[in-house]
Amino acid sequence: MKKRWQHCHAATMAGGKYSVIEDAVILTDGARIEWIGPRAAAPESGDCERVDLDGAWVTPGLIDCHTHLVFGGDRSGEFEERLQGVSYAEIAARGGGIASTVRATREASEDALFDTAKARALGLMREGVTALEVKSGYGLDLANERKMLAVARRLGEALPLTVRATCLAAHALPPEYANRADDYIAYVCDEMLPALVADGLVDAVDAFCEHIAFSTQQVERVFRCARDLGVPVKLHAEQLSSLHGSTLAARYRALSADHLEYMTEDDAIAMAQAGTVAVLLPGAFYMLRETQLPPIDALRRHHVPIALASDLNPGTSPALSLRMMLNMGCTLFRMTPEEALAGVTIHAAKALGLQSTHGSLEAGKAADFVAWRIGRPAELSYWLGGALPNRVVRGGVEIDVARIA
Ligand code: DI6
Ligand code: FE
Repeated sequence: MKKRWQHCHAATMAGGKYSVIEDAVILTDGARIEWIGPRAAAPESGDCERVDLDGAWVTPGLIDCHTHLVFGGDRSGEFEERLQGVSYAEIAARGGGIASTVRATREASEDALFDTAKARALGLMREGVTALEVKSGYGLDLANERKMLAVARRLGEALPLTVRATCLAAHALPPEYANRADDYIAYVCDEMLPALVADGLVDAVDAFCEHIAFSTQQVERVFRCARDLGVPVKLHAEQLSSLHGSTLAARYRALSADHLEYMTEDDAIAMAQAGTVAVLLPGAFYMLRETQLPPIDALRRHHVPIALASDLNPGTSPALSLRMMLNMGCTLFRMTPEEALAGVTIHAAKALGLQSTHGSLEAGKAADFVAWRIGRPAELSYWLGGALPNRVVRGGVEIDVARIA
């Protein structure tokens, strides 16, 4: 079924850049874009459905390339304690923090996890998100990591949404492996990853490289295992300290290295050479009251593609809005609105290995786009969250998120 979407302007992000077509026409054939350009140059489209977009600005569907949106429980009680001055480390020491979410996630049924994750995904979709990543990492044993990843797969089947599943088994040390981190990493590499990859549940492998999590040596072991299994890697790196995990990630041609507040210029050079995307997560920066800014200028200077994501998780970034992250990327990290938009479209697609099919409005790519009732694209970064009126098109079909229950 061919459609001609007209009476709109487009911010295409073609070629990784912010480029604008005024008075644009988009021709779609089924789930793909067949042609996009200025109306004056549009080919005769003959017998097709015509859709009037009423002067809207069209952007690629937004992509949230780093979320932990499948989890049990919440940590609002710990949030209150932290506001009273109890430190994150104290909470973790008495079994709170990530460990408390691991307990709640292990206790939850797959259906219960699916229901809460679906509600969060729908919230993002209402804002124009058409693709997102879901990480495991609150199961930390084979059965529970499988349960989380199965929920991610089910979200992609049940919703008009592209979902990439990332195995983050090396997120934290489960209690049954206390003081035995190397043994846990051996379990991850020898049993969990091979089984989960064989089940078809893993699109990428991630790890948390930090003093409070896993060392670069342990992460490298996980990366080698992923390479042997033919799965690309990503890394939580340089969030709280500088271990040069991002350089290690670049050596393994990682899709992305994420957080990066404490990265160095040499890390940026390594990432640029490897084509590894820098995923910045202003929600976690804000919630932790971090003051060390990620080195935006070094990333720009070395042409490292910069993505922005919600990091939606119950501890450090209970961020239910990707659009809010556009504002935070600009206000907290001094990104431009154009950079922020690239960060949730074309660069986010690259961070998920989807750049040849998603992330920009170009002939041959998926017909995933959002028509926004705004005067200028910068408004996407300007309004602090909130529901901007929009029409969301996925795979060439307009979807009504409010009616997906
Ligand atoms: N970095 C983070 O910010 C989250 N995980 C990670 O590796 C925190 C997850 C949590 O606190 O539940
Ligand atoms: Fe994260």
